[in-house]
Amino acid sequence: MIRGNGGELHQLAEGDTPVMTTAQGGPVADDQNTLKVGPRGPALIEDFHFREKIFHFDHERIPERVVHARGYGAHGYFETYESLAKYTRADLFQRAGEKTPAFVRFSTVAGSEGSADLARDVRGFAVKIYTKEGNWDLVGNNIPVFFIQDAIKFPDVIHSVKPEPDRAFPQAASAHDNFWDFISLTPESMHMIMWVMSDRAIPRSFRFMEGFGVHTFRLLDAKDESTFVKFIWKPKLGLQSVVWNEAVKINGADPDFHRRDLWDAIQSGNFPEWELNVQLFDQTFADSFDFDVLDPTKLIPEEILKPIPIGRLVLDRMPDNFFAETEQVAFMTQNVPPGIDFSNDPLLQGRNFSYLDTQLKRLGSPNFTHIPINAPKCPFAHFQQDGHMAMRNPVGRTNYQPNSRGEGPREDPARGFRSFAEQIDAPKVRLRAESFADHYSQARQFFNSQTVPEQKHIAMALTFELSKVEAPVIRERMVAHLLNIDEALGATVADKLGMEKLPKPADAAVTPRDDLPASPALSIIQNGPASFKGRKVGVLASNGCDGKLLKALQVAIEKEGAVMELVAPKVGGVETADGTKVAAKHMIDGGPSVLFDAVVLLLSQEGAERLTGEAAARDFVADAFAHCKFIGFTSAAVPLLAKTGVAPDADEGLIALEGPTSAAKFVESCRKLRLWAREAAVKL
Ligand code: HDE
Repeated sequence: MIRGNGGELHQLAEGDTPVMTTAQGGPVADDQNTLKVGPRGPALIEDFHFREKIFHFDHERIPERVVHARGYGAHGYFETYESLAKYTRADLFQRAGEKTPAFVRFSTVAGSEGSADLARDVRGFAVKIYTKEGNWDLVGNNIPVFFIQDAIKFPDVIHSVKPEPDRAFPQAASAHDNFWDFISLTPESMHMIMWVMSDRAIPRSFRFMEGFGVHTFRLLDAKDESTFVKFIWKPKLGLQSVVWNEAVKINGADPDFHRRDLWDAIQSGNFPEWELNVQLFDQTFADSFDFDVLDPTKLIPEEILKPIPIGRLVLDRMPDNFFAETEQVAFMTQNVPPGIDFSNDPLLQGRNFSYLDTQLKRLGSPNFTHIPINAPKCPFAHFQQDGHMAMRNPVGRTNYQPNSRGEGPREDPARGFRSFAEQIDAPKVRLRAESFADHYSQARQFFNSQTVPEQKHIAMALTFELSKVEAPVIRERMVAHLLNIDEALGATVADKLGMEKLPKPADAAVTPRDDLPASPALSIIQNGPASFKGRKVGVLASNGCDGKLLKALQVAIEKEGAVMELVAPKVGGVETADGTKVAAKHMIDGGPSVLFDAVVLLLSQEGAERLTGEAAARDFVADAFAHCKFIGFTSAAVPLLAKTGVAPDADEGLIALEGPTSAAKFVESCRKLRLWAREAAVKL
C-alpha cells in the first residue's frame, strides 16, 4: 500500500495482501516478466507497466544539496521555559511550558550524500520549528564562526574543499592542495580553521555536540524595540569527540556511525535533548565589545556574555521515510517569525538569498512548501498559485487583492512580520569594514583555551592535512599564519612537516592580541558529561566466560543509562561458564573497539588463548588502549593484553574485574570518557 498519498486504493479485509497497482491505479497481474513475443523475446513497447516502473525508477534522484549533502534528521519538539515577551513578540516564546513541533537535520558539509560520517568537517545543525506564526528555521553549525566574512566568497571556499575538478578526489576531505591554497590566501578563515582542526570536527555523536546560529540576530518586542541575540544549542549529554586515528577506522567499520547512533538512541527511547541558550545584548555592549558583532568569524565568549537557557529541544521520533522528510526538508535562513529579525551580518544577508534559490533547484518547483515536511503547521492563506506539482490550489473566483468582493486574506500590520526600522545613511560601496580586520586574535584565544591534549590534536590535524598538500609554498604560507596564532604551534607543525626553516610570520592587518583571556567554554574536554549516560561499552566475550560478571556489567551499565553490546568470535554468541547462552551483537571482525566508548575483555583462559592468535582481537585491544579508552578485563584476558604490548597495570585506565562490585566501579571510571594522561605514552 502506498502510504501518505491520500487515497486508499483498495478496501482490504484484515490480513489481505494489497493488490499491486500501477501509479494510475490499475491492478497488476505479473510483476516478474516483461511482455514479450514468445518466452525468448523480443520485448514489446506496449508493456505500460514495465515502462511506467522503469520511467519512475529513472527519476528517483533529485540533485543532492551542493553543500551539506549527507545528513540525517529527526522529529521532536521545542519547549519554552519562560515567557520572553520582554525581549520578543515571537509567539513561540510567549508561554512557559508550551511545546512546538520541530524537525532537525544534522549534516556534514563537504561530502556527497554517500560519504562517511566521520569526515573531518563542520557539522550542520539545522532546526525547523513549526510555530503558530510560521516556520522558524535556525540553520546553524556545530562551530560558532565561519570561514569567510562575505557571502560572495562562499562558492570559492566550497569549490576549494570539494573534490578537485580535474581528478574528482578527495571525497569528503579538506586534506588537499585546493583547500589549503584558498585558506592560506584567506586570513579571515584562521579562527574557523582552528575549530575545524580541533576535535569539534570529529564528534562522537550528533547527540554530544553544540549547535550555533553563528550570526547575530535581533529579537523585537511588541513595540519593535530591538535586542541583539546569538543562539546556542547545548547538549544535555555533554560534549564528546573521537580522536582522528579512531575516526579513520570508524569510517571503515561503520560509515553510518552517526546515523546509526541517532537511530538507535531514538528507537530505544533515549531521546536526545539540547537546551537553547541566548546571548542577549544591546547596542552599547556591541559598541564596547572587542570585535564587530556583525563579523561571522568572531564569537562572543560565554565568560563575557553568559548564555541564558530559554527552552529545550527533544528529538523523539525518526522520520517514516528518509527521502520524503530528511531529503526533501528545505531549510531557509529567511524563515523567521514576527519578533525575530536579521542583523546586517553580510554572510547572513547573502544566505537569505541562497536558501530559497537552492530549494527551487533541488526540489524543482516553487511549490516545495506543499511537501508536508516543509508546510507550516499553522493556518496560512495567500494567492500564490499553480506551477509544477501544485497540491493546494485556491478555490473560488477571487485570487487577487484588493478586490471588491471582500474575499480572501488581507495583510495585518499589527500581527504581521515587521522589520527593525534601522536608520542607515552610508554610501553604496564594495568595502570590508575595518572592524572586521583582526583575523588572528580570536584564533589565538581559541587555541589558548584548549587543554594540552586538545592543543596536541590541533597540531596533529594541521600536520596531517598539510602533509597531503603537494605544493611546499602552500604549506609554508599556512605555517606563516600559524606563527601569528601561536609560535609553538607553528614551529611544531613546521618541524613535523620537515620544513628546514621557519617562514616569516604572515603580514597581519591588525597585530594579534595576547590579552584575551582563555575561555574554558571553548574546550570539549572541559565541558564533558558528568556521567557515562548515552555512551556504549563493547564487551569482548568468549565461551566459558564469567556469566555472573557479565550480568553485573549489564546491570551497572544500564543503571548508568549507557548501552552494552556483546562482541564474540561468532555472532551466534557465547556460552558462559554456568551454561547460559548469550547472543552477540557483533562478531569480532565486525565489532572493532572504535565503535565503543569503553571496552571489557571478558574472557576465559581458553578464549583468551584463541583470541591472542587473531588480528581482529589484538586490534580490538591495541586500538582501545591507543585511543585512551577505559579497559576492564578478567585475569584470564591478561595474555591477550600482553600480546598487544599492554601491561595490565599500565595505568588507571586498565581495570581488573574481580568480584561483583568491580562492574560498578568500572562504569564509574568510564565517566571520565578517556584517560588523556595515557596519550603521551601511546604517541598517537
Ligand atoms: Fe549554508 N547552505 N550557506 N551555511 N547551510 C546550504 O541550502 C550558504 C552557512 C547550513 O540540513 C544550502 O538547502 C551560503 C553558514 C546548513 O538541509 C545553500 C553561505 C552556516 C545547511 C547554502 C552559507 C550554514 C546549509 C545548500 C555563505 C551556519 C544544511 C542546501 C553566505 C550558520 C541544511 C540548502 C539542511 C545548506 C548556502 C554559509 C549552515 C546552498 C551562500 C555560515 C546547516 O543554500
